Amino acid sequence: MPETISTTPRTLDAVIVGAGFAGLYQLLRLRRAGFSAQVIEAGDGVGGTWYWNRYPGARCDIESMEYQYGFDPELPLEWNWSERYATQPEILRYVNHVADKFDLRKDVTFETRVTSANFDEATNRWLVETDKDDRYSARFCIMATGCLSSFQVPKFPGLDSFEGDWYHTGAWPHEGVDFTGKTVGVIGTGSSGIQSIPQIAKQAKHLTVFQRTANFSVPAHNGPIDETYKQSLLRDYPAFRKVARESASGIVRAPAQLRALDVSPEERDHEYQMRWEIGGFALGGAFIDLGINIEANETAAEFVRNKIRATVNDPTTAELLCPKDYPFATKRLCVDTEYFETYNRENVQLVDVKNNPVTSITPTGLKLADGAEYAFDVIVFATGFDAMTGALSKIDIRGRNGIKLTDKWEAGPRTYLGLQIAGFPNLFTITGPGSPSVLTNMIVSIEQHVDWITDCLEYLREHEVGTIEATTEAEDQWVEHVNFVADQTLYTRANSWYIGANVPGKPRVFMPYIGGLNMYSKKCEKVAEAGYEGFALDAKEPVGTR
Ligand code: N01
Repeated sequence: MPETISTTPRTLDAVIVGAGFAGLYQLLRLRRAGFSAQVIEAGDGVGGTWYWNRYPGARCDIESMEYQYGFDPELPLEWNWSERYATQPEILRYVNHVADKFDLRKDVTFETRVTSANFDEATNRWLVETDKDDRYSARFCIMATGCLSSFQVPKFPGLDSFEGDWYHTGAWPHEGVDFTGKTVGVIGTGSSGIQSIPQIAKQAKHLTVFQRTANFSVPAHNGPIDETYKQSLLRDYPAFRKVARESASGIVRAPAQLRALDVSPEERDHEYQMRWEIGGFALGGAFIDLGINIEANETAAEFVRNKIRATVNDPTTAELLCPKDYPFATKRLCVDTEYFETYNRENVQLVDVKNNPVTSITPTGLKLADGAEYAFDVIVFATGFDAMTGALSKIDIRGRNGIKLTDKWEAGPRTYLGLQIAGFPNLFTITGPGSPSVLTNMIVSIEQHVDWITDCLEYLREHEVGTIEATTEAEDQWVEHVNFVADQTLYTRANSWYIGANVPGKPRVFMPYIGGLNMYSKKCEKVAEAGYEGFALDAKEPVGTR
């Protein structure tokens, strides 16, 4: 007789996938609202992106006082950030502190990956299965899988033959890597490369950086947090956070008022210089037309290029490091500490692989298209992520009529508000494609989504509604709007991960919503106030009759 395995699934109100900032806060909110929920997490600890990205130099590009939870008035008072831009270990300690404080780990299953989630129309429940053969039957399935969690190692032939060690920045060994005396190659010059290259260069005997696209990067000017500023926020952190939530980016800053082309070149440069000295993303917000007018944008681009030329001693290297292929800040602006200065070191070499790509990994190193070979003890892939959709595509998600999410999204992700997908009732995506997410302070956007989802689930319970599902009509209109807004900007001109350009074969669709968190949140609120306009709400009984 064939062996049949029929473990009865554990019955829950909700399964939450991922124990990063989103999954943990979602767990807390559901628990407080009286729903039963379990988080499933692949890692052996909490923290999501901050659990995996342990490469040297990893730190947040949003200031510590802003990049923390805002839902609990005590948390900002009891956590004393040590630097303006927190390091990965400090953020990981912080998220562990939050997990301890609210006793969250007891409802997290670690070292377990969700492999499939299937909607059963007969029962209106999600059957969620894992690689440990656990099974859950849940009314709601909430994907807190992160926007940058599916790391990408390019499919270079020969990687298996490499006799040295290789690492990806997004899955760094917990014990760290000692580069002392090693000959190292780094492929990739996005945020992860730009943060790790200066640190690796300090240790390695020799470092070769392979650059396909030069990136705009601004100094962090990291250091201690100004005590007066800190105390002024802590006097009423919830009020500060409210301002963040009502802003376009989830970051509190005075919005620019002027257009770059309406002021004299001297005034413009003065503004840029002032913001360069502040450091971080301040430069990106200098003028209101930088994201929409190419001539205005070019003034900022040239300002940064001149900074690079003034920093890097060798003019050929400096010119190679100057981004010229895309408008300023239309790829995620990098925030660095002595990135460009690193190229003045004797032990660092920059290799342009734009027109002479890496073609294979060899037993001793790598080979370029022109036949040039490089030997390394260690290769570091700082080659990024299958952003926004990658983590969801790895799970076999099937909605009504067995439709697969990957089939539905074959031509690019389609969602209503980045929260729900037509055909996938009771499935939610926290900071999903079609929401502001990666264009904002992620924690502010996460809290906005978690609060909305929790309120929604409470509404369904109160009104005895069995399922909520984005209508195809609302989804189509939202997708059209997301594309329309993106097309008004210069962002679509860059081959960025926002648009899926870094993953060979991925459809070219601008995935996040660029209309601003403030506009977006208002829309979400209005939709809820109107009884979840654009969503189909089905009464609980009778189930299984559709
Ligand atoms: O990844 P990326 P990342 N041959 O995709 C190159 C967040 N983050 O991990 O630009 C050669 O930006 C690729 O080249 P190109 C942040 O939002 C935040 O650095 O595609 N090169 C690019 O240079 C960030 O934007 C922090 O031409 C290849 C690089 O690899 C996002 O994560 C810190 C290649 C990948 O850059 C992703 O950053 C770190 C190939 N075959 C990350 N394939 C914070 O500070 C790819 N590349 C919070």
